[in-house]
Order: sequence, then structure tokens, then C-alpha cells
Amino acid sequence: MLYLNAGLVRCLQVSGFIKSLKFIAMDRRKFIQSAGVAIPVATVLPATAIGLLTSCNPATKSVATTGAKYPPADYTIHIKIGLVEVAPQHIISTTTYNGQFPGPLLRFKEGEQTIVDIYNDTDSPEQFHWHGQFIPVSVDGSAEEGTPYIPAHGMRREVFVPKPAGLRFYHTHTVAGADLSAGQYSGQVGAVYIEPKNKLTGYDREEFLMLKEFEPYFMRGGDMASDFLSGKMQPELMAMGEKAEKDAPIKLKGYEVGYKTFTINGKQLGHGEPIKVKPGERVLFHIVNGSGSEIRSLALPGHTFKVIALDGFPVPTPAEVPVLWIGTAERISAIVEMKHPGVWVMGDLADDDRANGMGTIIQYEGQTGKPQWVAPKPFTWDYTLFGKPNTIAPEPDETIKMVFAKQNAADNGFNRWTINGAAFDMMSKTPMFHLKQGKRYRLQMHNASDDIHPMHLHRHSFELTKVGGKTTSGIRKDVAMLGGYQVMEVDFVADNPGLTLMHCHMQLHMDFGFMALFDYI
Ligand SMILES: [Cu+2]
Repeated sequence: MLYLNAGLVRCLQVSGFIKSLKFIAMDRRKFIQSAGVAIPVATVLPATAIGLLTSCNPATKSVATTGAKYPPADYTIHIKIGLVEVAPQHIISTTTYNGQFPGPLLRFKEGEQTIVDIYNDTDSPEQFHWHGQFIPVSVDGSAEEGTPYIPAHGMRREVFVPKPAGLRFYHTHTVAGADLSAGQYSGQVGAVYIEPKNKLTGYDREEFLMLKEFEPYFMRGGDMASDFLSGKMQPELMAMGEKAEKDAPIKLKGYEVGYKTFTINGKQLGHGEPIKVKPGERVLFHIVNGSGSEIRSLALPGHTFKVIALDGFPVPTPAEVPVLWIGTAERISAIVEMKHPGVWVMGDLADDDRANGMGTIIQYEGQTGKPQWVAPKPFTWDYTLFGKPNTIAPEPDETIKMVFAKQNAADNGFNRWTINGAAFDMMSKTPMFHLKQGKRYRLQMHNASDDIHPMHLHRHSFELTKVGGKTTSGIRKDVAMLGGYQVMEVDFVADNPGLTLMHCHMQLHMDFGFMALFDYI
């Protein structure tokens, strides 16, 4: 049993809430029953409770209290400026969770209600997004869907049932626009692991790796590597993209984001502790791409990665690969069997990015010396490797066609992105697509640009059904990379009513139009 912290006490007292709820010294289950409201799976405290809590600004009122007790939070997060020591004499100031980078690893149990108190100690309203969870809009953390902001210097208590099991993460969901200190350019990222009811097997220990760049800057143009993805460019999409480029009134390239500093778990390669391993050990790496805009790769010389889960969902066919490619906001869980003793660099294939820090050291017991890097042979990333062989997904009830296009430098020098001709309007937030509960939808995504877009669907997962020209089934994800001038099909079941955001997970794309809302009708 814990006492209320001061800010929350003030909030509750101001509202008279403490008196009205008699949950002192009760456990959480009893609290919910006593409030007279049955809490179904994936919902929040009664509106009377959460509503009072969500908008509280403890800085504005002060009431002394003694003896008030309250169900303790499982985790408490403070959104605040912190210092990240990426290397000695290289300390970065950025917005963080609890003053650290990455934010604390949050471990939840599948299906077991959890309470998280989130304090916003900054001067700007914030959104705290539970990426990849099947939860209600009220806690999802997306203003576009209608989640309330956590006010500047305010707090929010979130009560929900975490699901589904697996590797999820949390991050800010605010618009950064031209502000490179905001949104996912900042250090607001942390991993979530939702323990499955039946534990995964086949490994000896876990390591969590958060891949993240710092010190962003704008440049004009800049090409994204895309030849690592399987599949071919579609001539009609190329023609559309080239025509748009030719017809664009502005010929200067739109702004793109670059970074000076690259880290794994907040440390540049060569700094921080190496990961120490023993021969024969099977290490399960849970890898999160916490970038604002980058696609990452990872290799460990002399070793392979046995991919067992993508975005936290076990894959139908675990497969060994020499290289991982991880789109913005994607996660991979992969087992590496340590059978090549030495001191190795596990790092990004891009030499510049690795030189600027994107890597970590794997050190076998008893081995010393300079960490070695050996570039792997070129490897094509093909999601279908991990799919169910020789099966096709069930037919959808409806297919929704989407065309993604770029208007060169059209928004104050930034590229504007459109879905079926329209850039998302942050003011009206009008839903573009309409769902009926229980139906299965196929999203047929046509990319009329040469960029890769890591496409994300909130509050649901989808099944890859066609990617890189190949049909597949059984691979569930919540983000998937759509190749330049390619088509990708993903299916999802409308099983979590409420506004649902779909967007490209590149901050620079989502901020400039690349979002759409689904509603349930
Ligand atoms: Cu994009």
C-alpha cells in the first residue's frame, strides 16, 4: 500500500474525489468493484475518475492532506528534460522518460490490469502512445483519435489491460513539424514487454536493444537506401511519381532529416558496457527501432539471427537470417546462438552510421582485443520468409485501396504527403475510411513515391497478405515497410471500436499529411 504522491493528492482533493471513492486500503480489484463499475478488458477507470484525473494540473492548486491512500501505480513516468551521455564528453539534452534514455523497460502481464501514472513535467502538452496495444482511444495516446493531452505540468493516470503479449513500446505522439526537439526526434521512447501467459522458450536470456539517433538536422533531399527490400517497383507507380515530380511547381527538394549521433540503448558504439556472452549461450534480442525517421539494419559477424517474432507476434516460420532490417517503429525478437568466440561489433550496415555510433559490442567470456566488424554479404529483406508456407489468407469482406503520393516541397519547403489525394487535416480530423465491427478489411497500399514508408495501424494488428509481389499469410504486425513504388496488402479485422489512426511512422511524413483515420459505423 502506498500513499498518494503530492501532485495526485492535490488533483484528487481539488475534485473532492478522494472522499467520494472508498478505496482506501483496498486492492485494485476491490477498488474497481467498489466504484460500482465493471471494468471490461481493455478499458479505463470510470469516466468520473479518469476524467478528473486526466486534466489535473497540480501546479495550480494546493491542498494539504494526510492519510489518503490510493491504489499504487505499477509504474510512474515523468516526461522531462534529461541528459543522455552517449559518450564521455558528449552529453545530449533532450526530453526523456524519467530523465533517462531509453525510458524504463515496462513489463506487464497479458490480460492483467495495470496502472501507470504519467506526469508531464515539461511546458508543452504531451501524448503518451502505447504502441501496438489493443486498448481504447481514451488511453491510446493519439490526439488525432481523441485521447486527451497530458497537460503541461499536469498528470494522467492510465488504467488498462495490456495486450497482446510480446514486444511493444511507448513513445510520444505529438506533432513536431519543423521543431527537431519535439516528437520522436526527442528521447521519448521506451520498451514494453507484455509477458505471454505461455512463456517463450528456446533461449537462455534476454537483451533489449533500443536503436535511436540524436542531434537531428534538416537537409534538402537525401536518398533513403531501398534496395534491401524484396519486390520490384511497379511501372505505373513510378510513372505517377515521376509525373508528380515533373509537375511540381517547386523544384528544390523538400527537407529531410539527418542525424549526427547514433546509439544503441543511449550509447554510441564503443561506449557503455559490452554485452558479455558465453559460448553456447542463446541470447534473445528484443530490438526496437525507436527512430523518428530512420530504417536500421543490424548484423553480428559470424552469427545469424533466428527471428522468432515480428512486432511482438510470434512468426509462423522462425527463420535464420544474417542481417536484420528494421523499419521505423518495427520490433524484432531474434535468438542468437553464441558460437563464434571473439569480440565483435554488432552494428548497422551503413558505415557512416556505425562510425557515428550505431552499434554495440558483443564480448565473449575470456576474449579481449579490438572489436571486429566484418560486413555481411548483401541480403534482401523479405517478410514472407517468416510466413506460413503454401497458404493464403482468407478473403476479406472489403478491400480498401490507398494511393500514397508526395507533393514536392509543397508545405513551406517540406514535402506534403497525401492518401488518395488528401493530406490529413489536423483541424477537422475527418475520418477517411469507415469500418463495420467484425469485418475483415484488406488495405491495398500503393506507394507512388520512391521512399519506403513504415505503415502503422493503431489499436489493431494486421496480417501481411501480399508484399513485394508475393502472397503470404500468418505474419501479424502493427508496422510494415512499404517499398518505394511498390504495393503491399495487409488485412485486419475491425475488432476494437473507436477512432483508429493509420499513418506512416516517419515523423517527417506523418506531420505533413501522411495519416488517415478510420471510424466504426
Ligand atoms: Cu512515410
